[in-house]
Amino acid sequence: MRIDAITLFPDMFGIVRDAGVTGRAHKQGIWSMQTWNPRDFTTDTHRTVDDRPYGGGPGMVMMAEPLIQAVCAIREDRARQHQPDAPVVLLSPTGRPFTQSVANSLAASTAGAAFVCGRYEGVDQRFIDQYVDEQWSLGDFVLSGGEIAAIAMIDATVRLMPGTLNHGDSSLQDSFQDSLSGLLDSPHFTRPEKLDSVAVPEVLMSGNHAHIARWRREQSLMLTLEKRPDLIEQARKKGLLSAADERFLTALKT
Ligand code: 9D3
Repeated sequence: MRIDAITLFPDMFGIVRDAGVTGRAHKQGIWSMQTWNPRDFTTDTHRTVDDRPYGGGPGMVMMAEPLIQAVCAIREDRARQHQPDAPVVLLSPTGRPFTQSVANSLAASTAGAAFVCGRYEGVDQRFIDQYVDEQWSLGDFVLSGGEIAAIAMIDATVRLMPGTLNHGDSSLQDSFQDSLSGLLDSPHFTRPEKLDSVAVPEVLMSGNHAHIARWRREQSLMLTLEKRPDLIEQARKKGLLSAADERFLTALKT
């Protein structure tokens, strides 16, 4: 899969390209990344990419023309390499919330995406209307630009691509189960068996895999009810809670 990013700060993408699971997948050729700096598509001596907003107000607005030239350069480059055209995705605080299911769709797409990272107060609306296919948000908080959001979305997407995680069947099963249950994960423990006189829960040392599975499920239900009751409701609506789950939840509330 090919990912393009239009950004005034191309160095920021080195992290997702080079580090950890996504870095290894990049090295293996599972995905590729190309950055495009709007400044390289300016024609004036000052290489201007922003200007004051018509109508007044604080801050600056990203100019349409350098962004348009960058999108055209991406299209030409993809065509030259016989690669499919990809949707242009603007990272925006007013965009559609990015979720695991959006990550799943992008990971399953062959074309990838061209991310447009805004800076300043925003982007000229005429660029958005004529060139942007989708707008995605990372959540209800204010970032100083779209780069961190794009990097998070690339990370969430690439780790889902076949061949990226090298733990064999177990990782597939885990992520399959995660998305299947829609609940928060249960707690994890590793060596030592006793840490400052705190022992690992006995059930995990029992070797009884049915007991362990039931304990983990109940921990998930408990944690989710406490921290994210909205996810319990979602899971229930999707029919992901068993009769045993419902009985456990009812017992918890009494
Ligand atoms: C004062 C008006 N601001 C709204 C709170 C405008 C504004 C524009 C651009 C505020 C932040 C930004 C930069 N943010 C992003 O480009 C961004 C973002 C975010 O801020 N939060 C969550 N997801 C995203 S995706 C892109």
